[in-house]
Amino acid sequence: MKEDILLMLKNDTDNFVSGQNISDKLGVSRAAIWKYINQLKEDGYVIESVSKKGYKLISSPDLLTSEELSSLLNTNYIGKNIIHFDSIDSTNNKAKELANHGEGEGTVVFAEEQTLGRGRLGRSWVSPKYKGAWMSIILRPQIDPYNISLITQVGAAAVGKAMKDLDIDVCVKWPNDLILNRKKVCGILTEMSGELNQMNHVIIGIGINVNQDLEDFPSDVYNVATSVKIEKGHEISRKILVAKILNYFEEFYSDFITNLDAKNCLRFCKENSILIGKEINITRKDETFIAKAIDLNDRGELVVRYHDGRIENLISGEVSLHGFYGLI
Ligand code: BT5
Repeated sequence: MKEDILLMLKNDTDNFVSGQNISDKLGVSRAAIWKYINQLKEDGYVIESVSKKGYKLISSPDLLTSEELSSLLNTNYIGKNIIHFDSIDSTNNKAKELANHGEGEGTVVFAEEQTLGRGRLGRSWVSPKYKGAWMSIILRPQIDPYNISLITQVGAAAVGKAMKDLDIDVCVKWPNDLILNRKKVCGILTEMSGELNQMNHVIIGIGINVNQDLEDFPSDVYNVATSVKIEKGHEISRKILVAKILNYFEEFYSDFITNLDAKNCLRFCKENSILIGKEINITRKDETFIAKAIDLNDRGELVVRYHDGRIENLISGEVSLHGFYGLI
C-alpha cells in the first residue's frame, strides 16, 4: 500500500494529490493514508501535506528500492524484480536462499547495510549503512560451469562502464576488483551452485564503496580501500550509478549467454586493466611468483609470462601489482 501511495505521488509531482483521491483509488481510509505518509517520511521522502489540498512529493531519498530504481532501468529482465532490505547479513546469502527456492533470473537483492558481508575465501566485506551499493543478482545461465569466471568479467565491465559514464576513472583489476586512484572501490563475489557439467544458478555479488568518508573504513582496510566520494570530493547518487550498472550488465550478459560471446565486456576489461603490461605477484599457498601480465584471453583468463618465458593462463587467484606491497 505504501508503494501504491508513493506511486500516485510520483505520478503527479507538480500538484497536490488529495487524500480523498488516494482513498477512492486505493480503497484505504484517510487515517491509514496518514500513517503510510508518515512511514514514507521516515524513509526519507519529503512530502508536503496541506489540509484540504492533500499531499505533494517534494523529493525522494537515494534508496536502492524498486520504487526508486525502476524508472531508471531500461532492462528486460535484470532488476525487474528487486528485493530490498534495510539490513541483512549478506545479499549473496539471501540471493542464494531465494535461488534455491526457485527465484528467477534477473532478480536483484539489495541491502542498505550488510552485517556479515562476504569477500572471497571467507574474507569479510565492510558494508556500512546507506554508504555503498551492496547487491546480488540471481542468474541462471545455461553455460558450461567452466565459463563461470566470465560472469565476473561481465560484472566488472558493467560497473566500470557505469562509473566511467559518471566521470569516475576506474581501472579493472583482474579477476574481481575495480580500482580508483590505486585503491579498491569495488569487489565482486561470484558463486555458483550446480554439478560438474550442469549449472543450477549463479549469484554475482557486487559491493561498491560510494559515499563513505575515510573514517567509515576500519583500520584493517583503510589502506587498501577508497570510495567514490573520497576520490571525487562529493557524494554521488547511488541509485543513478546502480541503474546504469544494471543496464550495462544486461547488455553484456545477454551478449554472453545468447551468442556465447563476451568480447565486448572483455575488451572493456582489457583496455582498462591495471595489470596488463605490468609485472605482477602471483600468490599460491605461501609462495609468490613474479610474472608479467600480458593479456586477457577470450575465456576471461589472465595470460602471464614468467621470466623464463613460460606462459600460463590464470583461471582465478590472488594477484597484485609488483612493487606495491600487495596494496593493489
Ligand atoms: C571481494 O573479495 O572483493 C568480493 C567482495 C564482494 C562484496 C559483495 S557486497 C554484495 C555481496 N554480498 C556479499 O556478502 N558480498 C558481495 P576479496 O577479493 O576477497 O576482497 C576482500 C578483501 O577486501 C578483505 O579481506 C579486505 O581486505 C578488503 N575489503 C573489505 N571490505 C572492503 C571494502 N568495503 N572496500 C574495499 N576493500 C574492502
